[in-house]
Order: sequence, then C-alpha cells, then structure tokens
Amino acid sequence: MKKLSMIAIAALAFLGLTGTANAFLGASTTTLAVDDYVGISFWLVTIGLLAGAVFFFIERGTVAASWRTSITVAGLIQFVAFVHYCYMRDIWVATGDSPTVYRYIDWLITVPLQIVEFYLILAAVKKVPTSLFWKLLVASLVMLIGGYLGETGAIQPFLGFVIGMAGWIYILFEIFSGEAGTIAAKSGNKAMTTAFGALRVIVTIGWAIYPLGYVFGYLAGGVDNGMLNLIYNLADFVNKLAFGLVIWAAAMQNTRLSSR
Ligand SMILES: *C/C=C(C)/C=C/C=C(C)/C=C/C1=C(C)CCCC1(C)C
Repeated sequence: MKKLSMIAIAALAFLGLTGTANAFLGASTTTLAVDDYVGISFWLVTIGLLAGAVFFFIERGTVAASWRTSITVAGLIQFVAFVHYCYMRDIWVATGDSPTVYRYIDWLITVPLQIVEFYLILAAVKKVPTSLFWKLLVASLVMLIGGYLGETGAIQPFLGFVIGMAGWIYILFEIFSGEAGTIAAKSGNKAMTTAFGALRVIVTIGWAIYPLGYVFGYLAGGVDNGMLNLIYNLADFVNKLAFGLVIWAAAMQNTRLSSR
C-alpha cells in the first residue's frame, strides 16, 4: 500500500513538473500577462488541484478502511480537474476564449464522481438503494447537457439555463427531502450526518456559484468571457477542494472514534 501511494505521488509530481516545463517552453507565445486576472485564476486553481490530489492520495492510507474509497474518489476528482485545467489555462492565456469543451468534459467526469461521493459516504455507514445513485446521476447529466447546449449556442442560452436549473433543483430536492436526506437523517452516525450536512451546504451554496457565472456570462446582455471564467474558476476551487476536505474531515473523525 505504501509503495502504491509512493508511485502515485511520483507520477503526480512528474506530471506537475512536465506541465510547468511545457508552460515555460511555450512562454514566448503564451506568457501570462500581469493584469490577466482570469488567467491568474486559472493558474491558481491548477496548482491548488494538483496539491489537493497529492494530499488526498497520501491521506488515503490514514483513514479507516470503510472511508478509503471516498478519499480515493476525492483525489481522483482533483486529479481529473488538474489535467483539464492545464489545457484550459493554456487556451485562455493564448486566445482569451472560453475553453468550453474542456470545461464541460471535466464537469462530465467530476460531477458524477461527486455524486458517487454522496452515495459512498452514505454507503460507508448504511445500506443504500442503488436507485438513489442513478437518480442523482441522471439529474446531474440533465443539468450539464442543458448548460452545454446553451453555452455553445446549440439552443437558446436561456433555454439551456432553464434545463440546467431543473436538473440542479431536482438534486437539491433529493438530498434535502428525498430518499438521500431521509437515509442520512436516520443513520445515527454523527460524523456521517455532519459530513452529509456539509455536503448539502456545498451543493446548495457552492454549486449556486455556477449558474451565477452562466447568468453573468450569457444572460446579462452579450457574452462576457472574463466574468464567466473567473466565476467558474472560483466555483471549481471552492467545490472541488472544499468538497474533498469535508469528506476527509469526516473520515478522520470517524477513524479516531473507532480506534479508541
Ligand atoms: C467540479 C465541478 C462542478 C462541481 C461543477 C458543477 C456545475 C454546476 C452545478 C453547473 C450548473 C449549471 C446550472 C445549475 C444552470 C446553468 C448551467 C450550469 C451547467 C452552469
């Protein structure tokens, strides 16, 4: 197990270094401008995600066995997003365009992984019907497909927004009053109830930053690429890292209690 995590860390460090080297090699054409605040935010999030991935992969070994898969998934979320941010950052710095395709490919992988997390932290302490997982997954796909069609102009931006909102509101319903909410409330496991409560806050308040980005980017008259990407980057930083840390904290708390 020790060996595995050493290999994972070495691979991550290597990727981080080559990414940095590439950035320097490409420096003659794509130097980040000192006043390109959106570009700077792309850089900050990229590095934060790499640090997050390393952290969760190392910490995986220190939590109780039933929480390990959750921590692994948290690390994967950071890592998948890190790779996409390397590309998104370059596209932004070089062209000033929104890296829409890469962003949505990233979301298409990381949002379902976060839904898996919900399911996993419930399943770590209680038996949970798989239908719950599928409902949340389908709702998140509706949310993302609506947003993608609207952002790429395949359908009216406002229509895409309405479809995206419908998917998100359904997820909120499920985790507050639907099956997932009921299971969490009845579980009787304190660390899990705390984690689930915090995840709810993230999906309600943290995820609400995304539709705000969409509104300022597309619905407030004309297209504002800078606002759109700045808000989306902030949202990714908050949601991916905070989301992982919440699960990690619950896992640590649970591990300490069970080793007493
Ligand atoms: C790591 C990436 C995450 C957590 C991405 C989350 C994305 C959303 C919650 C997007 C939501 C949207 C709406 C609720 C309506 C407008 C379209 C979207 C896709 C921006």
